[in-house]
Amino acid sequence: MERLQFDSNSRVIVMTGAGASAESGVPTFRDANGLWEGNKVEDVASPYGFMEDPQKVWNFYSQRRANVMMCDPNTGHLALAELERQLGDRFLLVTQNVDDLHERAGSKRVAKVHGNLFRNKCSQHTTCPYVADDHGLYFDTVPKCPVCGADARPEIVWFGERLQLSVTDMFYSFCARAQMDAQKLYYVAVGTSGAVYPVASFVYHANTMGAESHLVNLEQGEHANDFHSFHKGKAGEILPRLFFGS
Ligand code: BV8
Repeated sequence: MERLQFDSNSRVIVMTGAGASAESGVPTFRDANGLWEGNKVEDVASPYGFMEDPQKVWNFYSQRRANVMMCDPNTGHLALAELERQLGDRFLLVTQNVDDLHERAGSKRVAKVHGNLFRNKCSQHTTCPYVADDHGLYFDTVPKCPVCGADARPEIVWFGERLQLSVTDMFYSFCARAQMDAQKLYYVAVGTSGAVYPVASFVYHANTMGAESHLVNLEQGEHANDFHSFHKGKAGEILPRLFFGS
């Protein structure tokens, strides 16, 4: 396993998926016993599913909140927080994960492209501004928006919903900056099946911007062919070696 030797001319983007939290005890989506098993995606992770049965959706996300609150960051999360400390603003973490394990590990420069499990927003969010941190578990009631009284929902990007442009722009402008400053760009994806767009297409953009791209994943799916290098294994074991040689 070669170690990535970053220097003062390196700019590094790491993009994480559910596999980055797996060793902490957070189930992934598409592995055996994953979150989508037993749940139809459109029922629990779409605006239509929420309109249809908000309590079913809150049961799904309350179960995930309860699970994540019992989990701790793993060595992969800690390695990413350390890498950010070393690289500063030449580092960006883009995560599809809605858990708070990166933040609890100390990561600050985080673009949460699919939202945040521990925040609520109003279901009428196109007209109502309500958003708030919330660790509540709602197994027998649907929380209401304190501003307008409509149902509150998790502040999560569901299927068929647009990602927040201000968040995805953090990725695009970080890549553009590398080109402007003639720096060497690295794009390292960790623990993702590459099944969900538009984030699965970020590697193509990074490659066109001259990035050296790496995939760290337990299994070598189709997605691995989009990267220059593939590192098979667990994020918690590979990341410390890949970044620090330890
Ligand atoms: C949108 C909710 C448009 C959050 C999620 C083509 C182009 C563009 C869009 C589409 C398209 N085709 C279809 C679409 C629509 C859709 C989509 O991509 N569908 C897929 C299924 C085909 N995309 C959307 O709807 C997106 N929005 O496109 O909007 C638009 C434009 C204008 C106006 C309106 C709309 C919204 C996508 C966001 C969906 N939200 N979930 C939540 O509940 O958490 S997606 C869900 O999948 C999660 O967010 C998750 O992060 C994401 C990706 O999954 P992974 O993280 O990769 O997890 P997975 O289980 O799949 O894989 C884990 C991997 O880790 C495995 O490979 C495993 O081997 C590995 N692993 C396991 N353990 C370890 C490990 N690796 C390392 N170490 C370990 N220890």
